[in-house]
Amino acid sequence: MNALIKSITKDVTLLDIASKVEAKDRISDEDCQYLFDHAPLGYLGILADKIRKERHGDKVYFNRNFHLEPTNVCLYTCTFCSYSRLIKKRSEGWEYSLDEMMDIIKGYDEKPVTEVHIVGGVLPQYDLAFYSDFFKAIKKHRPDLHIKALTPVEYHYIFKKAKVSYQEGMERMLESGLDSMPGGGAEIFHPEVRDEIAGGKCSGDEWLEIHRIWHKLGKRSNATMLYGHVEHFHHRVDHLKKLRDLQDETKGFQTFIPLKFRNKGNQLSHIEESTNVEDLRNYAISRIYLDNFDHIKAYWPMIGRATAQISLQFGVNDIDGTIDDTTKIYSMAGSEEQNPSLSTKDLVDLVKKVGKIPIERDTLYNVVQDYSDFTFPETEKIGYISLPTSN
Ligand code: V47
Ligand code: SF4
Repeated sequence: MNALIKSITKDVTLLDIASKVEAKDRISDEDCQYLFDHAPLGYLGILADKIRKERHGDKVYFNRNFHLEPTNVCLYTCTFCSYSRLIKKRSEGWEYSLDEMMDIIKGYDEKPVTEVHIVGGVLPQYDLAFYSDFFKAIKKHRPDLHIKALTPVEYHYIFKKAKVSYQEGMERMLESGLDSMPGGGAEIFHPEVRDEIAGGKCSGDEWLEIHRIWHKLGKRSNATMLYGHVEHFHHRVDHLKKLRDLQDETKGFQTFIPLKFRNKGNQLSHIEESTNVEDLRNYAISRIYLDNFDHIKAYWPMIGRATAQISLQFGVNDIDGTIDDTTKIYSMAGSEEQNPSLSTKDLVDLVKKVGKIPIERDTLYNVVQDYSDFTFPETEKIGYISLPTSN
């Protein structure tokens, strides 16, 4: 590796960081900052790809999931959000009742999905009792469906409203059937940025505290970082450091998901989106710095299929799920994926075309199916297939 790296750079600090990675030593926060400031894409790709390969070989994970967004009306006014509608414009949005949401869940009865990802706006009627009843109803109807739901943004709000501590609240959610927490609502933890783009919702420390409590209950969650808007590189380093520190303490995070800011239809539309090169640099640096995270995910509805494929050479080993056109967060923010839905065959082909091995996983990374030698039946034209049997 060193010869290749030396052919790319003569920068002694970059060579020193590369030696640390080669020796599997942890890089420092200053190293991380230096990478953001100075490292060329080719250099980062070599290091991040080496780490990915050592950990996962050529396996790339995905799952079969769908999203359920209870409402897009929201009390908060995050400036990057294209999706939410203010309460005074609630007639432009949707607000599902418990029965309507159960009908959506039941719509998947014949489909071999393993996970429902539930996230949306924050409104008073979606309170602790509501979500508790909803999770219980899902589990009663379909006990095997993994509930990955809500973020500290919602939990902070509903626990405060119910006057319960974070600890008590998360215990109530666990009893109600919550299986894991998605990584949303993290944005950028640093108050200089958070107060500007996501003022009023839970702070970075509160986000971390709710994940800490959840991990200490023995459960798992994901983490995200919304980048490419008003933040500077040092805010990204601060964000990654806080995640790495918490992971050292709890080991409860499964996956880190960098989320590229998309600029259509929100209050930050004047900000130019990050380049694809910057997106790939960001994946690679995340892979190199977060040495205690098993997985780095490229969320294809946001980044697009082509960049998701390229990201598999820059530290990424997971591309999320089939989605089934059930999230509006990114299409409303201008992603090239206007109707995010991929059949299992589409996802498998996408991974195979770049020489990798598609592995269907469940939410907790148990292997559901290795698709290396799998041949899809002719009937698989669109949508989902019935659970495959190996041939
Ligand atoms: O917290 C909102 C982001 C997140 C925009 O855990 C935007 O497996 C870009 O967290 N441009 C929600 N991003 C989605 C999320 C997620 C997605 C996929 C998988 C997982 C997981 C989690 O979407 C929000 C916010 O950071 N977001 N608006 C926008 N204009
Ligand atoms: Fe509401 Fe979430 Fe949008 Fe912020 S990002 S306005 S909390 S829906």
